[in-house]
Amino acid sequence: MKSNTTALKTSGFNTLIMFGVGILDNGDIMYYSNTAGSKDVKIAANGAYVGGDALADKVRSFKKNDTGIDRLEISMNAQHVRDLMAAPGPSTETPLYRNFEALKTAWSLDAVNNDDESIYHSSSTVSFAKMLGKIGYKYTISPYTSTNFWRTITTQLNDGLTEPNLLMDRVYLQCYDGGASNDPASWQSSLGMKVVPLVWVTNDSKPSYGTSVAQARTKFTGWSKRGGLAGGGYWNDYDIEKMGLSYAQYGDVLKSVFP
Ligand SMILES: *[C@@H]1O[C@H](CO)[C@@H](O)[C@H](O)[C@H]1NC(C)=O
Ligand SMILES: *[C@@H]1O[C@H](CO)[C@@H](O)[C@H](O)[C@H]1NC(C)=O
Ligand SMILES: CC(=O)N[C@H]1CO[C@H](CO)[C@@H](O)[C@@H]1O
Repeated sequence: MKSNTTALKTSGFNTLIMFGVGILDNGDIMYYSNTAGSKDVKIAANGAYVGGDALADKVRSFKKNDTGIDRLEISMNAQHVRDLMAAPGPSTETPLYRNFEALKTAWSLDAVNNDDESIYHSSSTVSFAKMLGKIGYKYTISPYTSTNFWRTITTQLNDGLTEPNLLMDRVYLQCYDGGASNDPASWQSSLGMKVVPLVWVTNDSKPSYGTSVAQARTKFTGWSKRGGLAGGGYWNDYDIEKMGLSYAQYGDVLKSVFP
């Protein structure tokens, strides 16, 4: 929430994924700070949005005025999903259901992204995703490993559905850090759908995984030629600002490779 919202809205990106949301054991929803100078905020409790008007206005502003972003997602891990799906379950009366419903309205959200990197429990993941689908969310994943788990999720969530009605309608494939050796074409054949590879922008935390604007163009172009892609994207905007990089230049790469 310290990012330059104007730059995010006007640099050619059509989707913004907000990291990192999490749920508590009682179904309350948190928006965790990942940046010095900002704080963790509780954003939904007892079936109501509680994150405050200022934050809601800021988040909703991303999709206003036709500046380009037409899809807003929140990204979360899988903490407490398994327990909450076991009890009280995914019904419409539960605090968890009502909290996600209130948050969707308050923030004008389109999708929930599952960035599970440790729990990988299939049946609760499927129940939770279907619950979110009932509320009106699309569901997306951002795997870096465990292809078999993600294949199961993809198959079960999209069984019998076709575009544009897929529940799990996007795969953001991490192609950096633990996923640095991922090959989009091979994931596409495993999952049976096109993926959106993500690369990590130039970064002083793990510089060897950093991708300059020119390198991003080369990577996206090469992957596109081999198997076609559903698009491309970047982790993460914080580093663009910290490293003094250009949102517009990174955005231009996507606009030219995926016109
Ligand atoms: C935010 O981004 C806009 C558009 O790129 C730029 O004009 C503005 O100077 C930036 N603001 C800050 C505080 O860096
Ligand atoms: C977006 O539109 C609203 C309502 O018309 C206006 O108040 C606001 O200034 C606009 N914002 C930008 C960034 O153009
Ligand atoms: C400067 C810096 O460390 N930026 C981020 C790079 O990405 C990692 C994890 O992916 C973050 O933890 C850092 O904050």
